[in-house]
Amino acid sequence: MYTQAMDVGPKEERKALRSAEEAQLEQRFDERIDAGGLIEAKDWMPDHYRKTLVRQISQHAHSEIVGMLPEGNWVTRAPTLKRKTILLAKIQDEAGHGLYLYSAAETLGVSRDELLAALHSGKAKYSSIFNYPTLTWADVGVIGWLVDGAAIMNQVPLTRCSYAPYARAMVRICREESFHQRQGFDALNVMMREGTPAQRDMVQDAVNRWWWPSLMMFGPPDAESVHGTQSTRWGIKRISNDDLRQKFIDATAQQADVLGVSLPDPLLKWNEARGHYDFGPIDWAEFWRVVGGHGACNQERLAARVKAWDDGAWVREAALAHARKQHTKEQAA
Ligand code: BYC
Repeated sequence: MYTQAMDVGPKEERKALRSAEEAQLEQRFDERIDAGGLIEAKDWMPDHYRKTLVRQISQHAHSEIVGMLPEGNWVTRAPTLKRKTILLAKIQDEAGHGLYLYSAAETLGVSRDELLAALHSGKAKYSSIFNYPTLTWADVGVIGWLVDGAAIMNQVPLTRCSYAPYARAMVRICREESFHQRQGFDALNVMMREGTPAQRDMVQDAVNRWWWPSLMMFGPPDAESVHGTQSTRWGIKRISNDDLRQKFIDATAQQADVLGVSLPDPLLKWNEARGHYDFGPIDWAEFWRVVGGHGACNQERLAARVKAWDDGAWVREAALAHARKQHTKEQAA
């Protein structure tokens, strides 16, 4: 605590004492991180660490709930009751992931209303991937296989994030994501093995459209990652953007062979010396265009979220009125 030093001496002296104390706290914080320790909500943390976490966790939460929209587009048109049930369950899981993540962000002292206001005003980011349209049923399978596959690759290391409430939320999320990835692969496998030539073409077309955007999910190249170095230093990020992207490509190239689809990259080739697949250049101009709000569906996605928020106003009001009534009753009892 800042103790009596806060009450005495001129302003400069108090400031100096406070920064000396903060430097000490920061040193202890760094030592704890270096020793692989976890930070809990009530622990002291540097302001920048807190802000970085609020930014990343809230963007992650927004991605989960905006991510419900492209798939929601296919609920009424799923080809069988079994696929419809699976899709509904998956979309419901994404809502749950959003809720765990908003709760984790709230432990850092921000309110859910503030976070959602930032999403609705277009100030907060969400994953670039959800600004692409879902044109056919095969897109739903490809989202499971590639998009959830990329999400798992990125999110498993987050279960070891230094901020414990985020790490705990990620454990549960990753378990569910692995089902999501497998249902997508299974849906595509059925189409490739038992489908008509037109259905197989539909799968290949969806893979062609989603491959490059999936690689962009890992974020810009390490050399351009603004937050990468500091977040790694703090144990928020455990593996860099480029390393995760490479791991994803290595795993997915082999799965594509099993499925019998080709990946739309003529330069994709196993490199024995590196022990990894080489791959072609990513169109980063497209990535920044989409992140900057100019993807095919940015406006539609945001408008859908704002409408859901506005339409739900009466539910929030009713829940608050009910809580107030309960509180008054309890006080009177
Ligand atoms: N899209 O310095 P960098 C899911 C931004 S949910 C948009 O490398 P960082 C799923 C970045 O925010 C998937 N923006 O950043 C859900 C930063 O801008 P700001 C979501 C991106 O944070 C439902 C700037 O670019 N997953 O999969 O060190 C159904 C510079 O980047 C993107 C998560 O959110 C992008 N793809 O690393 C199915 C995981 N990439 O903030 C599936 C948690 C970068 O300075 N997040 N930017 O304005 C992370 O792991 C990290 O935040 C990232 C970026 C690897 C994404």
